Amino acid sequence: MCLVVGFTIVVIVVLSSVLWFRTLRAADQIDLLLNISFKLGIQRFVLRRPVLHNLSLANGRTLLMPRAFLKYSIDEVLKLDIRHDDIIVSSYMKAGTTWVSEIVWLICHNADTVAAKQSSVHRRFVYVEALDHQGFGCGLQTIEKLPEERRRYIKTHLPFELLPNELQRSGKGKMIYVARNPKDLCVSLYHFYKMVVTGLPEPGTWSEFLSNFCRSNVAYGSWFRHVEKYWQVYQERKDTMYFVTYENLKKDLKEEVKKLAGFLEKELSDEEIDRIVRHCTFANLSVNQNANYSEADASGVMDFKISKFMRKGEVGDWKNYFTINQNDEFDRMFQERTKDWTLKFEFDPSN
Ligand code: PPS
Repeated sequence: MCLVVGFTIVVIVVLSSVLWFRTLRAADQIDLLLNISFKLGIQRFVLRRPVLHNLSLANGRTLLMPRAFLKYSIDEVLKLDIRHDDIIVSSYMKAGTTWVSEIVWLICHNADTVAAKQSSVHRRFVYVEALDHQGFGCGLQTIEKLPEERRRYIKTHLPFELLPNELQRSGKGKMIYVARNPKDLCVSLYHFYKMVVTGLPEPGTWSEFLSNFCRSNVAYGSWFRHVEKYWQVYQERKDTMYFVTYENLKKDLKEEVKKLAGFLEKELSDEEIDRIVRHCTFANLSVNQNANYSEADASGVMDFKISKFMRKGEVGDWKNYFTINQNDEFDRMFQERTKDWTLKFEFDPSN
């Protein structure tokens, strides 16, 4: 008798869980499964090196990404409401997103470096196109749940055409775009591909990776289209959008912090600006656990034995990777693709 009752209860619980699970959105179903796999410590078997797919997205666009990455979240991202006080840091991968996110967060929190050291920047700045439990800090579910009164700090690598529809249309909130010269960015991305063992494909050799980058055969697609479109939008939205380059941050961090504070309409004392600058130098930020995805390393999503997240932090490191031929070819392609651009990049810190 007891056995029958017990069995019936188990069947009812399983059936209602399945029914409840089926009422969830695809994004939340996958997020829940990821969460369970992390809790059970089996994420390494669930998350494997993916391949890239040309994903057809809801607004008729396509984007090259690991299938699992955007398939479940992009429809929700496109629908996301934007608030007037939202702050969005956008960039192609490896342009200095984390650096700028930390600076922006500190500017908006009166240079409270003590608070900044107490929680991961990847939790304070939410990676909107990722799911919460994908292993990169907080994602879509966190953004959606933030109460009205909490200001939202959003990070994204999405091309402009895949930002939330409202953001594309209205320019609500404040957006900061970070750009970095593509040679250093490509080197940084190559190391990132090697160490993100569950989120990106095998990069192959340096030469294969460079060739893929030049053919836009990498996650998030073409670097050229990404930067060009944001630069174009910036020309029309200078009141709500700011454009910063990695190279300028390296050249004069204090000046750039001041300009960012001006854009964000925050009046900070000289002492506060200096505190932000000290906190955000490469020497200090690269040893700050809360700016370096330490949770992703601990959970096996990244492998810091292969490469650190904040690896070298230099302008001109590309010279250690590009052969003379690769460089000549890259320069030819770069000249051709950017001949009409008013945006210029610095490739060499000694210039
Ligand atoms: S990600 O994963 O796409 O969000 O990466 P992202 O944060 O955009 O870029 C990581 C690179 O930025 C460098 N970085 C810095 N350089 C100089 N100074 C400071 N403070 C700093 N903070 C981050 C980081 O080291 C990565 O570049 P590489 O060339 O790989 O070192």
